[in-house]
This record gives sequence, structure tokens and C-alpha cells, in this order.
Amino acid sequence: MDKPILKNIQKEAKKGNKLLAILLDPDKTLVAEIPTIINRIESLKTNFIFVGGSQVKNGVTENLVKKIKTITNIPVILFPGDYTQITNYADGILFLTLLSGRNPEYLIEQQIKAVPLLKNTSLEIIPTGYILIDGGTNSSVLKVSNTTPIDQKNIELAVNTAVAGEYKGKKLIYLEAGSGAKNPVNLNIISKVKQHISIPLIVGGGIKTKQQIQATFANGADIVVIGNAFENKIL
Ligand code: 1GP
Repeated sequence: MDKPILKNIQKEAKKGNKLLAILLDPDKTLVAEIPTIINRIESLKTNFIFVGGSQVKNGVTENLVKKIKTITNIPVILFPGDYTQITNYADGILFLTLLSGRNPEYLIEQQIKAVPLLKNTSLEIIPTGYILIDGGTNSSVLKVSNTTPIDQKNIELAVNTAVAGEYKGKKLIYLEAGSGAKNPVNLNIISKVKQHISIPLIVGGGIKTKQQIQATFANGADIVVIGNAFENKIL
């Protein structure tokens, strides 16, 4: 199967071009507001729309994605908290493995549960190593996954986890401080991880300002994800 999303990310990352993803949480986004939201997303020159939340009711993600797809050509990529959020209306899915955690549910169980839904789908499946870094708040991913995040000071563990992800065949690494994190991923962690991997790097969680976005890019992120700051109209 053709993989246009991943190929595009790899191509842009190789050229050093930076990409912006806006994250919409289906539980907090009203379908009726989508036209206005898409307007704002397009005016920010957004490259991807990520859709997902830690706990979303059945069918809500699909309705939202369906509506988004009627309005914009920006690729919609599922960033699901669990397998029930999978919908064929999106363009792709970050097939996440929570590499920083030791909970089998998020290392392999959810992935197995996703297979019947993904088998006959046209979604582009993008194997992604997901690494939770301590953002200083009890984020929902932390609560739901019941795992310990990597300490911001433990750069070596963060780097080795990311490199292990690449060795395991992941196509992207996602450094996550948690939605609404007090402390975004430390710039030092981002640059060290970037130095040691050769696959594109996504960074998100607690990034609120244009300056923070620039610094995150400058230190090696290929894709920055913004959720709360967009939702709260700070950006
Ligand atoms: C969370 O990385 C994303 O999964 C975005 O976080 O909502 O804090 O921007 P924010």
C-alpha cells in the first residue's frame, strides 16, 4: 500500500522543513464548530490534523472526522487513546506503542484489539514509538496508561528508549509531555534524541507560544503538536 503521509514527513524532515499538527480532542470539539475551527487551522498553515483523546465515547471520533473531511484537504491522522477511536474516514493512524511504559495493555494488547478494525481499512498505518516524559502534571495519558513517565533529567533513558524504538522498526518517535503539561519536553532531551535517531521526531505537550514552537523546532523536532493552546485560542 502506498504511504503518502509517512513519505511526505520523511521527505520534509530530510529537507529540514518543519511541520505543524493541530490536535483536536473529539470529546471537547463540537461538530457544529468545525467550519470555524478549520478556518483557524488553515490560517495557521497547519500540515496535519491529529484527532484523538484519552477517553472518547464510541462514534464521536468518526462523526468529527467525517465532518472535517468534508471541509478541508489537510490530512487527518488518528492519534487514538484506544482502539475504539479507529475510523476509516481518516487518512492515517499513528499506530502507537507506549515505549516508556511497562503496561502490556499499551505495549501490545491495544494493538491486537485494533487489528480487526484496521485489517480491511484504507488508513495509512504509521508505526510510532510513543515516549512519555514527565510534564509536571498528572496528565490523562499518564492516568489512563497507568505508567511512569521518564524524568526530564534522565536524558540517557529518553535517548535509549527512542533509539530502541527505531531499532524495533518504528517509523516515527513521539516525545510527549502530556496534554496541558506544565513543563513541555526539555529542549535538551529533544536535541539529544534527535542526534541519536534517524527517523522523524514529533514533540508535543504543554507547548503554548510561537517562541516555544520555534525553540522546539530549532532543537530538532520535525513535527510539533499543539492541542490546548489552539483549543484555548492562545494560538
Ligand atoms: C497531547 O501532545 C499533545 O497529546 C498536545 O498537548 O494539548 O498540551 O498542546 P497540548
